[in-house]
Amino acid sequence: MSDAVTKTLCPYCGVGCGLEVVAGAKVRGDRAHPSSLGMVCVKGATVLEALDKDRLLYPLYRASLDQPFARISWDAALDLIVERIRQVLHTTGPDGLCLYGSGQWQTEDYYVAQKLVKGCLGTNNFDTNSRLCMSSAVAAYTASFGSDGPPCCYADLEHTDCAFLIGTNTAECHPIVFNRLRQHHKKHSHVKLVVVDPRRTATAAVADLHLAIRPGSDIYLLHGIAHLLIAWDVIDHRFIAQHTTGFAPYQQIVKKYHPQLVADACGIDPAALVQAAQWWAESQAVLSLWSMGINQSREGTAKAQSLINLHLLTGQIGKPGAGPFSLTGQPNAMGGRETGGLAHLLPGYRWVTNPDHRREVETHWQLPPGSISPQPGRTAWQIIEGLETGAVQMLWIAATNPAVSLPHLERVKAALARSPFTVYQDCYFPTETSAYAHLLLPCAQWGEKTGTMTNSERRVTLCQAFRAPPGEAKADWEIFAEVGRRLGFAQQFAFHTSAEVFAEFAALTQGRPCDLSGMSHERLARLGPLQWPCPAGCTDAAARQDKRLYTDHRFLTPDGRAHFGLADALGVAEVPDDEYPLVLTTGRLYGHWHTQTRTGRIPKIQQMHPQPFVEIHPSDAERWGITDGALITVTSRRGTVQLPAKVTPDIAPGTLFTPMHWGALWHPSAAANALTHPAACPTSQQPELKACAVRIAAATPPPAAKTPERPPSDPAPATGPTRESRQEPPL
Ligand SMILES: Nc1nc2c(c(=O)[nH]1)N[C@H]1C(S)=C(S)[C@@H](COP(=O)(O)OP(=O)(O)OC[C@H]3O[C@@H](n4cnc5c(=O)[nH]c(N)nc54)[C@H](O)[C@@H]3O)O[C@H]1N2
Ligand SMILES: Nc1nc2c(c(=O)[nH]1)N[C@H]1C(S)=C(S)[C@@H](COP(=O)(O)OP(=O)(O)OC[C@H]3O[C@@H](n4cnc5c(=O)[nH]c(N)nc54)[C@H](O)[C@@H]3O)O[C@H]1N2
Ligand code: SF4
Ligand SMILES: [Mo]
Repeated sequence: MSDAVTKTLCPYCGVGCGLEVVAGAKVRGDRAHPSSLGMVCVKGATVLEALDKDRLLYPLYRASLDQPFARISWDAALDLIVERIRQVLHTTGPDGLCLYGSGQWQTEDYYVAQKLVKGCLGTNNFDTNSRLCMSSAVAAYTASFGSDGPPCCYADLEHTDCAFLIGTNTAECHPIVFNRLRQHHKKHSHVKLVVVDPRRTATAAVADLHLAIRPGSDIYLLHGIAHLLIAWDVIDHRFIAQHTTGFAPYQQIVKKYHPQLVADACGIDPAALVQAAQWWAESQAVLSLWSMGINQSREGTAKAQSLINLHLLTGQIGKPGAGPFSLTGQPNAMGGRETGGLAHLLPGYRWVTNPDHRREVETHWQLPPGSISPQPGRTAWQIIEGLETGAVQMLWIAATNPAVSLPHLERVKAALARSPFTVYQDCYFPTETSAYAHLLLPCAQWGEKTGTMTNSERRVTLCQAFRAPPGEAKADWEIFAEVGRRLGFAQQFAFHTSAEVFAEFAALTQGRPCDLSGMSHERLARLGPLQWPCPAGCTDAAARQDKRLYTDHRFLTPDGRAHFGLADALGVAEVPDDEYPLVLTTGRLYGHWHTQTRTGRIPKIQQMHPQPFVEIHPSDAERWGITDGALITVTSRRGTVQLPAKVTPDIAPGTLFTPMHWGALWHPSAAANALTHPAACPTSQQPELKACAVRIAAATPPPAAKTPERPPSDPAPATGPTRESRQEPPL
């Protein structure tokens, strides 16, 4: 272990705070990092504590899920993969193969995986958990501006005079972005903070205006604001005429959204709607922030476009303090987009359906024309459907825990159990998904491999390794490259270091919207984190500047104009009825990260959030005879959970909220996704994880409470979870 200070990035959320690791043993905020200026939240501050707990150290294999795992060598593991790939190519063809990856990979991992699957194996069946997270934002930016890419930068947080936060609990989920905004808000009394969320979250609690709308009613609200701005004639006629298309039909649509209709649909006071519209109209620079309350919806793309519409209507884009800013969830969700980490994308913001794009990538990869399939591959949910029909013959999962995070878990688990061959690459053991794997591959995680990640403001940070991977763990990109070489693609995977991988990727972005061809590991180490666009040949001074997109108001559509989105409001897919009268929404808590693979193993965070719960409004609690702390059963058409009730006026009447963090390893009956459904946005295919219809009842008291046990912490497991432990979590 070196005594030196290693500069890196926090591996949790998309804020992308710079960290300094001292002597491999202490972590502190990096004051020189332009995104976070030395700040960190509790997750960043405690990240080192999970690195040595319950790690998967060696490849483990079993021929079928009812057998115990046995340790095998890397050589044998890679042979098994190569053999199986050849067999599937021979019998089913390339589309029998699927890779399901993650926004928690480094860019280098993503890029090598892309090259292997979409280039060498010839299938686009490569999706990631970003499908559950960012795909609506990608689709909305692309439809409105002609390209993906959040146009804003964090400096805008200090330049805005109206921050419009919708479907984002920024205080808990993007804490350092929120700190920056909140400091600016506190310092300047004219700055307004508007929060749109069915819950009175920590974010809403400090807002000047909180619109506690019904889940799924966002488009009513956004069109309602547009209606008023047009009626008051406070729109930017010049911007609309010179830089947009679609205004006339948009105006027709929003005409219907009278304040009373909107207030009724959203369950808010019409005066609050008028206030929000007034602040939007009066402000010099309006910055909107959004995340999962918008994206995770069956009309996610339309919701995000309806928000972007308000910026087009008022010319609030391409200037300091203004613009529609999608906050990315995972630390490298952005890098995933840059490298083409969804089933319809290719590296450099390219599309598999575009023949020129395929050709450019094939040439770069030195592959023959026609190597990349023109068909978009299976999305996350379509992979599950493919397992159900038998179309998917080999599933390779890495850096995600789908046995907790996908909707309709009972169906997901049944499908995973049918998979003829599942390879699972993770750092920890067990996770809920390891119960469904035939082959487990131990991975190096943050701090154990050097690579890059891009945060929400398009800033790329070099994350340097400061410790060796434990046991026989390897970086994901090394595993993909070795499989590629063994399949006969020696030339394509002749990488020795991740810096070489990055260099090849960066060159492929030249001239693209996400041009980072002016970056290299060496330059990032020398200059520190850099935003794109950063074209080859740019000077150090230019590379270091804060950058916004669309400052010239020229968009990336063929006509150079931004397009108004033209969707009417639909509401949620599963409308409450007599049988299932309430809407359940799901989300996150400040301390925990997703399925707890890291944060569940950190005592301070466990103490902060000791158990799951379901929030219920006092009026609903009274109606169903539920007292605070009582155990209740929550049932949807797909499953049931039992949780302690948290009776609180912070949730809108008719709505319930439960966190997503407790899968089967951490609680016997709390998985939010036991209840959710897979109905998705038709454009982005992002599932509506934020709303399903449920009913509730007081549960019979539980048996005498047992002390919850943590998952087994044997650092070198000889056997994995058995079939029994798959059905009955070790609690
Ligand atoms: N602490 C913590 N931080 C994280 C993560 C974590 O696991 N823990 N994960 C990261 C990731 S990957 C992501 S994607 C982000 C997510 O960040 P956020 O999107 O901020 O988090 P969520 O809690 O999923 O959802 C945000 C809010 O949406 C509200 N909401 C639900 N339905 C609707 C609706 O119909 N309309 C509106 N307007 N709001 C609605 C919920 O009440 C919730 O407060 O967080 C990132 N940061
Ligand atoms: N109900 C409901 N469901 C949701 C959501 C919701 O709001 N509500 N949110 C959705 C969203 S936005 C997201 S992003 C997903 C997140 O869901 P998941 O991706 O399933 O959650 P994580 O717990 O972050 O799983 C990441 C895994 O990757 C491993 N890992 C970390 N780094 C590496 C690495 O470098 N290599 C490898 N091989 N493994 C690594 C970790 O050990 C961990 O097991 O959940 C989605 N599901
Ligand atoms: S705000 Fe996000 S990136 Fe920053 S320390 Fe917290 S979890 Fe890490
Ligand atoms: Mo996410």
